[in-house]
Amino acid sequence: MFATTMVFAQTISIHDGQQTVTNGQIKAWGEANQQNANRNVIVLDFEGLGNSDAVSQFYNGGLSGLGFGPGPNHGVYFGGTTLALIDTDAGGTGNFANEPSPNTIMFFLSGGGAVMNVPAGFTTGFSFYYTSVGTTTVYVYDGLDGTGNLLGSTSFPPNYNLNCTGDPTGAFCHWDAVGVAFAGTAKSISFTGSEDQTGFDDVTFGSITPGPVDVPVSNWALFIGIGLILVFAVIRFRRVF
Ligand SMILES: [Ca+2]
Ligand SMILES: [Ca+2]
Ligand SMILES: [Ca+2]
Repeated sequence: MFATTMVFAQTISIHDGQQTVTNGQIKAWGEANQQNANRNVIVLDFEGLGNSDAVSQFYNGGLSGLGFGPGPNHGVYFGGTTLALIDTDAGGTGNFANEPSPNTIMFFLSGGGAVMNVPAGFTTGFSFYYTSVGTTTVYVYDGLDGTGNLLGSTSFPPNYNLNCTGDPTGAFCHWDAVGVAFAGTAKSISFTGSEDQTGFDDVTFGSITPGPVDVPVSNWALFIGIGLILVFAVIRFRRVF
C-alpha cells in the first residue's frame, strides 16, 4: 500500500493503529452525551458509537453495525459506508486531535462518502465540523440516499494540519466549523472528500453553527423567576388551605 512517490500529506490516514478502548467505555461516553441532551438543536456527536463502527441506525432508534445504541432517536440513519472512529488517545484507532466533541468522529473508508438520510425531511440548512487532507464537498438532495434533485452543494478547502498539535497525538488536528444553506426540503446529505483522509463531527440541524448550544444567561434569569413564582404560589396555597 506504499506509493512509489510518497507525498506525506497525500498518504496520511485518519484511521490507524490498534484499538484498546472497551465496550464499557464507549457506552459510558454515549450515556454521558444523552444526559446532556438539553439542547435547542439536534447535534450528532457520534459519542457512544464504536471504533470503525457503521453508524447505521444508531440515531434512528436502532443499533450501530457493532451493536452499540440505540442513541438519541432523531429519525436519522446513515448509509453503510459511514463509520464512527475513536481517537487513538482514547483507545481507538483515530489519527486525529482536537475533535470538537471528544472522542468519536464520523468518517468513511470506501464508497466515496458518507450519506445521511432524514426521511421526514428538513429545511434551511445544517452545520458541522470537518478535517480533511483534500477538498471536501457536501451535496444536499431532496431524495433519500443521494437521489432526486440536487438542492445545493458547497466545497471546503483542505485544513487537516493548519497551525495545530495533537492531543497529544493525531495528525488530523485542525477542524473548521462550516454551514450549508439550501432551498427546499432535504432528505439526504452526501459528505464527500478523500477516503480515509476526511473526518466530520457535530453534525447539527437547526443551526448555522455546529455543536451544542448553551442556554443563554437571560433564559436562566427567566427560569429562576418562574421558579420563585411557583415557590410563592405553593406557600400561598398552603396558607389558604
Ligand atoms: Ca482527542
Ligand atoms: Ca488524538
Ligand atoms: Ca464527537
